[in-house]
Amino acid sequence: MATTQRAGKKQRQTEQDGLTAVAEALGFDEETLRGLYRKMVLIRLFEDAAQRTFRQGKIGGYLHVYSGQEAVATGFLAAFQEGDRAITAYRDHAHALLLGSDPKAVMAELFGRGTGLVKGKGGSMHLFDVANGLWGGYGIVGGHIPLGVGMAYAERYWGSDAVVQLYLGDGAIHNAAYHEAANLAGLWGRDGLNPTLFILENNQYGMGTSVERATAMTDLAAKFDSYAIEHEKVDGMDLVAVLACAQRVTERVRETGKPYAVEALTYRLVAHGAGDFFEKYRTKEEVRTWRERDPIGLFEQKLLAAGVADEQGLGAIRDEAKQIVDEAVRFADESPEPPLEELHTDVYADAE
Ligand SMILES: Cc1ncc(C[n+]2csc(CCOP(=O)(O)OP(=O)(O)O)c2C)c(N)n1
Ligand SMILES: [Mg+2]
Repeated sequence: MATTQRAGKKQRQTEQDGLTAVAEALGFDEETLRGLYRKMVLIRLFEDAAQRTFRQGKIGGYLHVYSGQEAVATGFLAAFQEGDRAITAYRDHAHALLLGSDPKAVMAELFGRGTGLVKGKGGSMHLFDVANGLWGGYGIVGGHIPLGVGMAYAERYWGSDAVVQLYLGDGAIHNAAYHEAANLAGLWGRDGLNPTLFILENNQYGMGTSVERATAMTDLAAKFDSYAIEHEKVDGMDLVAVLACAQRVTERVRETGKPYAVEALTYRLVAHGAGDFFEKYRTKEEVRTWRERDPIGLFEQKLLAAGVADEQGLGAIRDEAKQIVDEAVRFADESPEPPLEELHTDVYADAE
């Protein structure tokens, strides 16, 4: 057997072992694993459709898609339990879809329609689905971090064992709001009163600014040391690695009531947002190299190597996801604008 063939076989065996061992440890059967693939594909196709319809002028305001980062939220939200909360910035479509928001309502929200997830009043950056545990969707970089830490405190204060998954970008960690909130998280966590799971999505850029150009201390996870918050790093392109990490650290946070941080190294395979036309801040070679580690492709290889799915089965899953997305676009397109009577509703909390 040629050396490369042998190496390829060995690599496949390792991948199979990794997937099988993690699935067994987490109690995931084959259907669950295929379901995770389905979720990542749905996100990718949803984001493709969002970008396409944005360019067609059907989506107003702004749009940031999650393509390339799917393994992070898919892996962490697999450890989410009823009563837990998730809060994130503006790259939030995936989080909503994973938590169970109806793709039709999410797409209609991007289109600004009255049938949208928040009645067309939030748009892409401000998705909310409290019933499913999504507490936003925020456009101000870092602005949601104190809110997430506060929610975690409230949960323990009220006596629940919920965990707050707080997603933040590599750009947000330089924001003052992060430092104030992380300080309190560490402090309250000493008394078991801050079950915040910080999930730092290091996609290596904040708009067009690379991590190296944003901070002299590029080990972002280590920035949690200042606040006595323990941390680790995970390969954010590898769903299996994220799943294993997420399960372990979520349980730890739930048990201890202490915050914990994971830096997931990832990459957005598309532009920062819909207005980022030329991506001049990074080279085509860099993007090409990361495309080779596309989280969906990597997971696909693992499923095939482990015999959990075959090409035909994966194709069927992709077709099914495409139908869901097509239907969501049709629904959004055909939905009415928010009615005029809604103009003044939901501006202030109801006085109850
Ligand atoms: C307080 C604040 N400053 C600046 C901006 C403009 N802005 C929008 S996105 C962004 C980059 C944030 O990068 P990161 O946190 O890494 O998130 P990513 O876009 O990579 O997901 C900036 C600076 C903003 N929205 N809010
Ligand atoms: Mg970033």
